[in-house]
Amino acid sequence: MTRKKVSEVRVREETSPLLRDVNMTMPPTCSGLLCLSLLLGKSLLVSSVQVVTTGQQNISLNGKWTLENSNGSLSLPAEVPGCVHTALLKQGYIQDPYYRFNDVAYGWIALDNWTYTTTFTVPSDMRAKQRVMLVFEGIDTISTVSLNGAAVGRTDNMFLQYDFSVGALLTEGDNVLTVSLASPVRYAAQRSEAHSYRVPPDCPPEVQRGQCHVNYIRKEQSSFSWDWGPSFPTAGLWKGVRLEAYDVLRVVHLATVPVYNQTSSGWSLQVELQVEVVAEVTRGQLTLSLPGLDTRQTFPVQFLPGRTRNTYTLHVTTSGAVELWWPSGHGDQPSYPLTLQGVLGPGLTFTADTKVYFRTVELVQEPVPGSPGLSFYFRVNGKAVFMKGSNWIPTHSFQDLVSPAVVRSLLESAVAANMNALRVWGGGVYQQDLFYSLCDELGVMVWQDFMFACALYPTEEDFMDSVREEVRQQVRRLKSHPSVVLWSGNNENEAALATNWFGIPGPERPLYVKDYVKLYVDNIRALVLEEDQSRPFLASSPTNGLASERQGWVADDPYDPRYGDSHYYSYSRDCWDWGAFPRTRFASEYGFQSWPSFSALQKVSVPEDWSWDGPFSSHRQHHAEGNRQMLEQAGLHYHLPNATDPLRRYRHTLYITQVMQAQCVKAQTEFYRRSRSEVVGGKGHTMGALYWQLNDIWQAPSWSSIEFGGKWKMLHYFAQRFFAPVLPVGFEDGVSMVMYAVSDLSVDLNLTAQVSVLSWSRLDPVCTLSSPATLVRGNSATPIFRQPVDALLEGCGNCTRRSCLLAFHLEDPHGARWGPANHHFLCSPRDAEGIEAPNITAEVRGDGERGYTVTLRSTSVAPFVWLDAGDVAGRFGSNGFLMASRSREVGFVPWGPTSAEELGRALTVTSLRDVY
Ligand code: BMA
Repeated sequence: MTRKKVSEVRVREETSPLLRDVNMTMPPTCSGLLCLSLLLGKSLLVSSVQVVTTGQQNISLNGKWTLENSNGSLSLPAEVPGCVHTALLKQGYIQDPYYRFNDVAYGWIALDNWTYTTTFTVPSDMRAKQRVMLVFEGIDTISTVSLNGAAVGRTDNMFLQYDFSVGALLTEGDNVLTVSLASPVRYAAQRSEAHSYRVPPDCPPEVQRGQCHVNYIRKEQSSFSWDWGPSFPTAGLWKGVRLEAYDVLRVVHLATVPVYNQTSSGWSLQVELQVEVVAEVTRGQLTLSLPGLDTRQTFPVQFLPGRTRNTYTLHVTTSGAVELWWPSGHGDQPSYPLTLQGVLGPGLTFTADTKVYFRTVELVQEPVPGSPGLSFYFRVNGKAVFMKGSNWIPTHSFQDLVSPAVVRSLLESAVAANMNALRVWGGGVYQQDLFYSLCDELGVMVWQDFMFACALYPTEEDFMDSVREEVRQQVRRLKSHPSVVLWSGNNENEAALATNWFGIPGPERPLYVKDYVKLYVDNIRALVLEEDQSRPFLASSPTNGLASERQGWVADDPYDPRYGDSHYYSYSRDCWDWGAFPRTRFASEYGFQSWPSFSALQKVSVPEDWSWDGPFSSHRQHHAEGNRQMLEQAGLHYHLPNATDPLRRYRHTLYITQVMQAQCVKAQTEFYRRSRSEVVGGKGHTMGALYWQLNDIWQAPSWSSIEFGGKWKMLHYFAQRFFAPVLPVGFEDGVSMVMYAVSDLSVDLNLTAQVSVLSWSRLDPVCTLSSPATLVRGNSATPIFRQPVDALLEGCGNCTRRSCLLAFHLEDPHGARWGPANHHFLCSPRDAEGIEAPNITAEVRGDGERGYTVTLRSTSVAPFVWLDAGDVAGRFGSNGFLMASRSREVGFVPWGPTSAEELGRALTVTSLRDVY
């Protein structure tokens, strides 16, 4: 038997001097932004007599449960929150599911049904409450819940919180709670079979080694496999479980949304309070106060029995003093404490403390001078903001293993790479509260997809009911966060219909378009507009936005660069050729794959796996032809690794894929950033670059810039530079070498391009030149340098395209540098003449306190110098750089305890010349 801990709350005595404080039950119910504490009624001791019982008591049912499979052959302890896979792992029934080929070996787990059981007792005073609710914060996914043998309810959506009223079922002594979970894979198959017409895609491509029909189940879509992830269709109680008992009411949810009135230049705050009421509250009072803004207001409240939502508008008295929340790089993220105090009857009060942030956001789609289309950009607090960032996928197949530290490390890494935005992609999960709170604090704008991706979806009534509840709950949970700047209906489903990914015969198309509009427009959009008008809604990504709407929500070509956002991938075209990239209004996805580090792979493989052509390499690659494509793209510009030692060659191949990826995404991102101020042939005015993808779900090749475990790939170090607020961009336009100064700053700058012509064969510049000073307006991309390449090289003397390259940076008239240094290859490094083995040596100094310094010494110019600290977690100050000096110091900040010796032992340094 498991006895659950009853947590405590202090209850205030208010009316009689005979009453004194007693301990009562009530855990802190802090979730993200909101920290609610209810002080409702009390159990009072008058002399020795127990009187009155109003007030809320909670019991957590988290902790050890038991878990059993359908035929009873497996019975084990299981942690809640958790899932079947992690329970089996913890109890030693299975090995690390990420190890080698285990994803396939453990396919049986998702084909079985599993039952979670717990036994608990409930104090009599709690049972005596008017209402006892059994609250599941999240059940994954298809389940039947029973208490003491009686059915309590069913669940079919992992994105929902479920509340069941169970007061009548609780008994004295042991209560037995069971949650019986059906195989998600079998359930999906049954639903598809029962459906009157096909809803494609049926199954993922063979190469993903996944499961079919995930679109029929409201669960993380990538859990049945994806092109970067394994198939682990989880089942479990993935979030907390508790009992809540009360007599009068409980607060179900609280949200705050700031509203700016343009006409009066005044701020108000909409405070939304949802309560579940047992006994009517007729003459209550609610006081809202924002002490930081000298604002306080009291409202009369009346709550009728049942679930009601009540909105109170608090007018900010000192609107002029409001300090705004800004995206990172554009200002600070100040917050204001807000207190709610409810007096709901004699002895019945509640208080809540939360934080509010003030900002406005618009998605601007309006005519662009000189262009046939519409703009597409975000305006925050009236200012156009270029979105720089990436796409977020689930950080683990088993959500219960996602620690706060992992979320924090990834978000901090995003901001450290000068990102100001992330798209929470629609094939994963709505993130935990902590994610959004950290985005608020860090100034990360969140493009929030609803969880639908790369598929068509059924729209029968029970499915729609579940989706509607999902949208309501998620919008209510997240709308207080200033970081969330956009709701978006789905990932690529408009495109899937428009360009007929699934080969739907012409006559059947209207049926699918009707389903599409029903789901994303008539339901999701309608609900979002009802729940939250403070931020924009987009039906899909990519989309033509308003132009898609005009075409009945499915555009002929949702990839039209003159409208909306776009996704663009080409692995075969030369990624150095910027002419290949769409000059889009907003690039919300683009990218290239690479392999993670050897140290990451080592943890899930054995020596026989360490070959490019072996079964392990193809097993982990879930994108058809991915490994071939990477090497073909790399081969366009670099010599491919040719070491005779197989391990050396394997490691060099991992390296070369990262070089290729970093350089390709750099080329594309720099193209987007320099296109922000221009319209060329009706296209341009690009205002967003979110590459695919930020993070990884396991140790495998993918488009990520941060590998599983948190280590930055070369791309992430590149991103830190190519997303810098001020950036010099160099490219060739016909015969000319051109440089732009890109600035996301609000101030105007006067800048020159300082250009050094370097020779591959020596460490000192062949010559240097500088452009005349140019006015670079804030928030613009301004051409600053143009010269025919031939003339430039001739003027420099002994240089050809093959023997030389360009390094450049920006300076103001006082000689101060703005932004990072950049460089431009005048030929592919594979054709370059004079690249020599640089014989780089590294020396590590320092202590844990202030981090470490690595001193590199080189005998020649070395491109793509890569420092890898192996298993020593942390990050370098810079990495993957062009080394054009005899020595260079690079900082290293460890993420855990280490020493100079340990770092020195683990450190490897690779540069391009080392691999062939
Ligand atoms: C995009 C994404 C994902 C996918 C990625 C790489 O379209 O939306 O579905 O992982 O491409 O193929």
